[in-house]
Amino acid sequence: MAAAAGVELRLLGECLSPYCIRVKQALAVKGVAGYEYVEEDLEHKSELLLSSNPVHGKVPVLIHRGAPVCESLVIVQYVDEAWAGPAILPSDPYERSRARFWAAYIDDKFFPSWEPFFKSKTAEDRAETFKNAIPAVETLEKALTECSSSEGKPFFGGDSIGYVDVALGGYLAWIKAVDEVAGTSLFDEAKFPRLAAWAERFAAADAVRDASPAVEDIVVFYKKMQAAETGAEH
Ligand SMILES: N[C@@H](CCC(=O)N[C@@H](CS)C(=O)NCC(=O)O)C(=O)O
Repeated sequence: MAAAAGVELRLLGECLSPYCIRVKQALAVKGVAGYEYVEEDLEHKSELLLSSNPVHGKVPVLIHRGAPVCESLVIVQYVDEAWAGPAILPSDPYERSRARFWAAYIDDKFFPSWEPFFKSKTAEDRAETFKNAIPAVETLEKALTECSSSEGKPFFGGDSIGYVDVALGGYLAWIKAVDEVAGTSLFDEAKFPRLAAWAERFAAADAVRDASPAVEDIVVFYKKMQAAETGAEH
């Protein structure tokens, strides 16, 4: 692996990682193109990944002029500050703090409540996980109302895709894939009309469409994960 120095901008990632997806989405929103994308094999991490993120050894890592930036939400903030282009975080300090609060909620509360789907072995496991994830989804439905204001703007970021949108948007293709395989509807239109509409809008938005993987690719991967968990042949 070549040394990072000398390459203006490089993203170390894994194509289906929700954290890498959100960074790609942020780069796309910001209009940052022409970076070098390096797909990591997480079973055999490169020296560049281990030396760039020695604390966690995880993707994504953004390497800008040889300097590594780690942790997806930190990277999104860095991208917003380092490049001109549409703002990802709000300019008002209080609104910015609310956006950071909700992004942290998505990673610290919402995702852990739904993540057990990946390791679920039975229909009962999945039903239990689904039930446990619903309170966090209810909270997100209310957060969308708060962030996008009572005027019902289309995104958490208001009229355009912002910080909370990419925080949740990185998980969206995964949510759709799990829904497809498990027969669930996490952002159910009847129960969570605003989140359901947000999910459709976000997935269709020109700015991020090419930065998100195909749901079908995740379906294939998720089915393999499930088969490995249950010991089934695949
Ligand atoms: N909090 C981190 C999470 C990143 C993360 O969990 N990355 C996974 C891929 S989805 C990874 O690199 N796993 C490798 C490992 O745990 O060794 C972030 O937001 O960047």
